[in-house]
Amino acid sequence: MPTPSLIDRIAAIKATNPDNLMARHFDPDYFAALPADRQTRLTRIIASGTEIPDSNMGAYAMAPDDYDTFAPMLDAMIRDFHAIPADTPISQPKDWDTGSQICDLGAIDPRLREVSMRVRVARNVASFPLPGAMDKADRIAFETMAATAFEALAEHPDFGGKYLSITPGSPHQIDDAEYTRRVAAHQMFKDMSNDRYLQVAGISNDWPHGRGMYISQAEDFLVWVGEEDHLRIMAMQTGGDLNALFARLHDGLTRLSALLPAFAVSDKYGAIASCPTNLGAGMRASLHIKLPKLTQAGQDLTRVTSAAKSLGLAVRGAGGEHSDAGQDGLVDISPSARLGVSEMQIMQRLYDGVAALWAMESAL
Ligand code: DAR
Repeated sequence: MPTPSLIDRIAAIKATNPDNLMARHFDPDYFAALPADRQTRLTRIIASGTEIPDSNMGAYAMAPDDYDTFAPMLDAMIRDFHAIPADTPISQPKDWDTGSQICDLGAIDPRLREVSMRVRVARNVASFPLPGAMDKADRIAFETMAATAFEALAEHPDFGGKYLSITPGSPHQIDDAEYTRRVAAHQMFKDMSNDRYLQVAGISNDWPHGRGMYISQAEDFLVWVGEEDHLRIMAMQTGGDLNALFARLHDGLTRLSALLPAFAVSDKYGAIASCPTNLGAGMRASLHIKLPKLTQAGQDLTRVTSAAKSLGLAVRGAGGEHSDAGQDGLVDISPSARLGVSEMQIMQRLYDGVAALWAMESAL
C-alpha cells in the first residue's frame, strides 16, 4: 500500500479524532495552494497533530512569524481552542492591574489559605527560533545568554537565587541526584524526551543540552530554560493571596525582560508561544485544591471536569499535564482561556471559579 498522502492522513484523523483541532480545521485546498517551501513549513508545524491523532491542538509553531504566515489555518484552530467567536477580532489585552480586584482565597474559606498556588507565563526571545526549530548550538547559546541575565537578577534582594543547569559541561551543571530531587519537589521539569508531543515537534531535541532552571533563595520564583518555550517564568506560594502572587510574578517578569533581548509579542496574539494554547497572556494560573466529594476521592474526574468547564476552568491531576488526581481528591485547577483575556481577568476567573467549585464541594 502506498503511504497515504498527508491530506489523506489528516482526513482520516478528522473522521476518527474529532477533537483534533488541527485535523478539524485543516483545509486541503489552502494547503495545496501554498508554495512548496510553505507546505514544508506547515507540515512541520502540524506534525504533532498528524503523528499523534489524539492530540487536542495538534500544532506547535517553529518561528514567531508562523502565526502570521499561516493565519488562515492557525487562526481557525486558535479561535476554536480559545473560544473566540468568528466576528470577534483576535486581540490580546494587557492588564496586570491585579491590585484593582482583591482575590484572597481565605475570604472564601480560611481552609483555602493552605492551597498551593502557582502562576507562570511563557516567553520566547524573538531573535531565536522557537524550541521546535532550535539546533543544539541554538539551545546552548540561549542558555548561556539566560545564565548571564540570571547573574544580574540574582543581585536583586527580592529575586536572589542561582541557576541550575542540566547541560553536560555547563559551569552551572547539577548532578543527577539534585536533578531528580528538584523534579520530585515539582520545581524542575521532567525529562522532555519522554513526552511524545514534544518529541514529534522537535521541542525535546538535544535533551538535556540547553536546559536548566533559575530558582530564588526562597524557592518561590522559578524560571525554566529550554522547556516547551524558551522561558517559563513562574511564582508560587500558599496563603490564598492571589494578588500578591500575581504581583510577584509581574515584578520578576519585568526585571528579567529588562535583562534579555526583546520577547516575541504581537498585539494580535500577545506573547508568542510554541503551542497555540499558550498564546495571549501566555499565562497558566493554577492551584492545587482537595475536592474529595466532587472527584469521588480522586477516582473520577468526570463531574469536577464538567463543572469546571462551565466555569471556564480546566482540571488536571496534581502531577501536571496528563496526570491523575490525588487520592484525597487533590486536583490542579486553572482558567482555560489565555488569549483575549488579560492577566487580571485570568486571576479573577481563577478566584471566582474556585469559589464556585468549593461551594459545590461543600454542598455535597
Ligand atoms: N498535547 C498537545 C498540547 C496541548 C496543550 N499543552 C501544552 N502545550 N503543554 C496537543 O496538541 O494536544
